[in-house]
Amino acid sequence: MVINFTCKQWSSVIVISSEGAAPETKPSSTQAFSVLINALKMLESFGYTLKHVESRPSSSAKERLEYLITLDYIDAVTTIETLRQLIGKGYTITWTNQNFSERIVWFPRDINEVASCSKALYKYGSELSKDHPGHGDLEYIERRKVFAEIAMNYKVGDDIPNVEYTKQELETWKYIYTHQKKYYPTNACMEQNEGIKLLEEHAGYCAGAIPQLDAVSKYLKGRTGYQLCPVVGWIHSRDFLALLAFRIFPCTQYIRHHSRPQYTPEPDICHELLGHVPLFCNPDFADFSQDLGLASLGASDEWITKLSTLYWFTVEFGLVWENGKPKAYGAGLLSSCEEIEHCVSEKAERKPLICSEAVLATYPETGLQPYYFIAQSIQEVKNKMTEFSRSISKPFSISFDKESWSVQISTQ
Ligand code: NLE
Ligand code: FE
Repeated sequence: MVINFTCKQWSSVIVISSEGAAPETKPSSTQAFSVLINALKMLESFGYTLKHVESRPSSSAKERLEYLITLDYIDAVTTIETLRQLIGKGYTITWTNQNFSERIVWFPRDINEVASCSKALYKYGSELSKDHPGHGDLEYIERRKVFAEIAMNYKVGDDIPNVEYTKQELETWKYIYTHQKKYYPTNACMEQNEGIKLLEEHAGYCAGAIPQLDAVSKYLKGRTGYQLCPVVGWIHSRDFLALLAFRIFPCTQYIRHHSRPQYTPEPDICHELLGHVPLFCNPDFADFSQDLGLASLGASDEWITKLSTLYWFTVEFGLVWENGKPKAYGAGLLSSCEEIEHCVSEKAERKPLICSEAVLATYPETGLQPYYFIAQSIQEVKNKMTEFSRSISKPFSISFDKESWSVQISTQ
C-alpha cells in the first residue's frame, strides 16, 4: 500500500495527511481507517500525543480520504527518526517547508540496518547478458551461483567464507596480478603502490594465490577500520553508498571470465583486490570514501545519481598528476590490463576535475572510457568532493559516531 505523508509544518506541530492504497485503487473505508490506526500506533510509540485528527477528501484524488493528524511537537531529531521509521514501513514522505519540498528517503542508521543494503542486485544477477565475456558458458554461470550463495547468506560481522579457487581461476588471477604489477610503478599513483606493498607483506597478496576476502577484510579493519562484505555483483548506487557510510566495502568474490582477463565490464575479485583494496589502506582515502557515503544518506534520487557519477569519475576512473605525469588511482583502471595502459597514454583525453561538470558527464559502463578527469592529488579530490557534497539539500545533517558505529541526526 502506498501512503503519502506530507509534513507541512516544522516549527511547533507536525501535520500529517495520509492517503490509503495505491493511486489507481479506491480503498474501502475500513482499509483507509486501518491506515490511520497504524500510523497513530507508530506515532504513539514515539511518544507523540494526538491533539486533533480529521478526515477529509484528498486534495490529490477526490474519491479518497486523507487524514490530517496534528500532534504535539517533540523535537526535530524525534521527528526525523519518526519519519524514517514510517518510510521503513513503506510510507512515502514528502518533507515540505519554506525552502523545499522533497521526498524523504529511508536510510540506515546503524550496522544492523545497513545489512539489507548489500542484497539488492542491479544486473548480471543470475544470467550474463550478451556483452558479458561469460555469456553462454554454462560452467561459468554455474560457478557464479556458488559465490552468489555466499553473498546472499552473508550477515555483516560474520567471517567471510573462504573459497577454494579452481586452477583456471588461479591462472586468470596470476595473469592479471603479474601484468598489473609491472605497470603500477609507472602508471599508478603512489598510494596504490604503497597499498600493494602493505598487502603483500600482511594480507597474503601474491601472484600464486587469490587472497581470501576474510583475511583481507580483517587486515583492512585493523588498518583503517574498513571491512569487506561479499556481494553478488553490481548493487544499487544508493545501497552501495550507504554501505560506505559505515565503512563497509561491498566486494565481489568471483573472478572474471578466463576468455578475456584483460578487461571485464563488471566488478570481480581482481577489480576489488587490485583496484579498491590498496587505496582503502590509506587513512585519508578511507575517510573520504566514508564521507561520500554519509553525504548520500537520505539524499534524493537526483543527488544519488550525481554522487555515483562523481564516484565513477574519481574512485573508479580517476587520474592524478604526480611529478608532471598522469597516474591512475581509479579502481577500474588499476584492475584492467587494457585500461591501465590506455588511461595515461597520449591517446587518452584528460580533463581537469570539476565536480559540477563531472556529475553531468555521461559514461559507458562497458568498454574503455572516452575521457578521464584528472586532479592534482588525492587530497585535492577529497577536498573538492567534500565541498561539493555540502551543496546537497537535506532537511537534516548526519554525522558518524565511532563509539556506537552509527549515525547521529541533527538539524541546523
Ligand atoms: N574494467 C575493469 C576491469 O577490467 O578490471 C572493471 C570495472 C568495474 C567497474
Ligand atoms: Fe569498483
